[in-house]
Amino acid sequence: MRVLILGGDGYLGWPTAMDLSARGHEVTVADNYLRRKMCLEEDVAPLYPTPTLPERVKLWQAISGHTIQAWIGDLGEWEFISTVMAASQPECIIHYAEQPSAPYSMLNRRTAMLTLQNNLTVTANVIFAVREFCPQAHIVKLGTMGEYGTPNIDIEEGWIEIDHKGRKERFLYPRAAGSLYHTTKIQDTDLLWFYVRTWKLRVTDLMQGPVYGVYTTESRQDRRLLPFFNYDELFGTVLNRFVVQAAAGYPLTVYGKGGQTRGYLNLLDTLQCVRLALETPASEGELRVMNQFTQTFSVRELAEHVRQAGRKLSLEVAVRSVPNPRMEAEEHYYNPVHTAFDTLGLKPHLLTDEVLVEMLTLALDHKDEIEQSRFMGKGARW
Ligand code: USQ
Repeated sequence: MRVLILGGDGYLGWPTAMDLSARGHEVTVADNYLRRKMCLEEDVAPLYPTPTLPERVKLWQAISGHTIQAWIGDLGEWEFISTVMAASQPECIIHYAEQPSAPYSMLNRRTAMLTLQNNLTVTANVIFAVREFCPQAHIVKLGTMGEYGTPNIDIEEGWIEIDHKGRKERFLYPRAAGSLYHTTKIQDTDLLWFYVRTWKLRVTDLMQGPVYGVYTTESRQDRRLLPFFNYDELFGTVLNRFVVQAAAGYPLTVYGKGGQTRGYLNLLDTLQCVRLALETPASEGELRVMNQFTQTFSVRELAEHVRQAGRKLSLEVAVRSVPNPRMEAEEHYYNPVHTAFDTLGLKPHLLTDEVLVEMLTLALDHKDEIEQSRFMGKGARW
């Protein structure tokens, strides 16, 4: 299949590009290095440096013999996205090209506006470009489980049927985001749903939970192919942060009571889910919503897993509750449905000591480069 990956330089974008390329798909990637620029501006470098996109593409070709086309530019600019779309004629578009951090979106007015403008403009441009250049293409859009928030009832898979005064209707499941970033994902869904109804687009909206992990089959062949690995307060997701904190001998930063529960998944399963979505496209005029995670954990449980895995490497891992910088429920009901990917044949990679030990080993290899000041103190609170 001809696949266009938007945000192909990112934590998920680059591993997805290699995964699909290794399976014989014709892959094009586009990225404007937004993540790299934000990290530079906020002085939150990842655990190790990563080569530029053209360098990675060259390296991947030398190792695998597969070619990936790379475009560097801003997908928020119509001229750029229309050129890429016209040249690559994708059958499937995987849309990761967003500012992905909740804390970054809440840092100040500038970062809030960047998040709003980037995320909504790129999504709208994707819709218009698909309509103009490849109306039959399947859009696989990365959304987030955070669109649902933490309601006191079970979370369904995208849709809910409401029985009201004797009549029934199917609606998007109610959404209640906990940050501006998550709000932009809700707005994306609304935009997509509007144009699915209006222009009969084919869309899969992936409600993904926080991702952990670093190695994939392809990056095991050469560490220079590894994705970014942020451990800072802005761009690091919780389990990746805990692993690096454990390696640095820094007490794990459990926010507040630590009862915050989310649906997590291994990076390997992000790749698997995206592949499954791509191989069984949504129909014309369908907004297919799939909840993308494999296991739920509270933050306290994650900390305990890391402490336990640390023992295998003789690490004494301390856990500390720090005042929660976020406005969120610290103890709550959480029971989201996630059967759509099981039906498509997902084989989950569950969180084990072995997975954590491998991540801890990588972090220990970079122990001297870990900047402890990056764990907290960027001032993102709300
Ligand atoms: N947390 C801690 N300690 C930390 C960091 C985080 O207790 O040091 C807590 C947070 O307060 C939160 C939970 O861990 O309750 C998850 O935080 P996170 O930073 O791993 O995830 P989040 O901000 O929700 O965002 C991440 C990704 C985002 C994705 C989202 C999926 O950055 O792109 O959309 O996970 S979800 O959480 O399901 O909305």
